[in-house]
Amino acid sequence: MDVAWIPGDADAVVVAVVAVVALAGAGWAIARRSGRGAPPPAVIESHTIVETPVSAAPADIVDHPEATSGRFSRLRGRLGATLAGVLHRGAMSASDYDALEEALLLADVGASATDAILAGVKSRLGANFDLEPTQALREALLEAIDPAADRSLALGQAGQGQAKSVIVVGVNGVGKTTTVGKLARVLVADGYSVMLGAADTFRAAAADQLETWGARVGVPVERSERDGADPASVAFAAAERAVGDSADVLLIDTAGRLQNKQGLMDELGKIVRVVGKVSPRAEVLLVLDATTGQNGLAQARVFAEATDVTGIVLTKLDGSAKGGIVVAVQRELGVPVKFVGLGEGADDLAPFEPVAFVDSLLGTA
Ligand SMILES: Nc1nc2c(ncn2[C@@H]2O[C@H](COP(=O)(O)OP(=O)(O)O)[C@@H](O)[C@H]2O)c(=O)[nH]1
Ligand SMILES: [Mg+2]
Repeated sequence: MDVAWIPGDADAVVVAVVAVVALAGAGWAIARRSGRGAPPPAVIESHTIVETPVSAAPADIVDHPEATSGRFSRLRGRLGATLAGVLHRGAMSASDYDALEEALLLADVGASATDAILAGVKSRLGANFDLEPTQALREALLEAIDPAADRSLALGQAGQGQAKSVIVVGVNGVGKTTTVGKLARVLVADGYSVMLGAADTFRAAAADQLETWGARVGVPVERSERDGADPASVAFAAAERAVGDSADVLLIDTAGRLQNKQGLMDELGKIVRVVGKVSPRAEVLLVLDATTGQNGLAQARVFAEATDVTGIVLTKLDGSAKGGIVVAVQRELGVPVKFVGLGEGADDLAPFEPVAFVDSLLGTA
């Protein structure tokens, strides 16, 4: 997979620099009005936290994100490879049910959800002889996906300045940092004042990657310059700054690796705890890579034990024909998929839409 976002970021930085020079006065006026000067560096536990001044242009000057509604439809025709065409019109034979079961398992729906969906299809067809099997499957899939679940982020209204935290967790490489950047962009477009916290302190490059997103979106980033700085300290400093600056939302990016699993989970627990001391927690979003199948489910279990996950972001659905993982992972964790990643670009994050999802699974959209 190529890294298509790198030239994009370079462009965005150039645009941001030009915009800052051209609109420096206006930019600072806006920053001051929202109470965001550049405060002096804060020192936490002996390492300096570098405050990124709010020097980027307001996001509406940097560039314009695409509307989020309708993004999901880009999956059209991508996920139906395994389910489309399994069913035919008229009565279902035993071998039709076998074929459906196999197709659901192949689509990564998982064994228990497959059983529930098959039972749902049978009971619907038993109760209504006029119902077409595809329609029965559509209804059973929708039921399994739970369209009534609340998939919004618990951020309240923009402009309240409550510094609500969204902590983004997941293993290395699943797309956490990219998701934070894409999400910041959507929130800024919706009028939220956003701050980012770079609590992946393993390599300076991780904070650099987040900072590039911050510049692109026009939001400040709290980071440490030092590799291996204490992630919870950076997260805490970010929360204090978000509260001090009356930001609406603080998005915290975390590391997905440590020497061992227990160490990582302890670290995440600590980040969630210390941030919660100053900033009301809105969400803990678990990012999972859709292409990793059952392995992703195993990860989900481990993270759910360590933190109170409130939502799932399923990335790289663009690279997977197996959308059924959405059903499996929701069932595993008991929390809804709230967003899906559809590519590496800045606008490739879509709110999850159950009906559109089922239609793309069935190849009917
Ligand atoms: N195709 C695709 N690539 C993605 C998506 N989300 C992230 N990526 C890529 O996955 C790679 C790892 O992403 P990154 O955000 O650095 O992962 P992190 O280690 O969890 O922070 C990068 O090359 C991203 O561009 C997605 O939805 N689709
Ligand atoms: Mg990262």
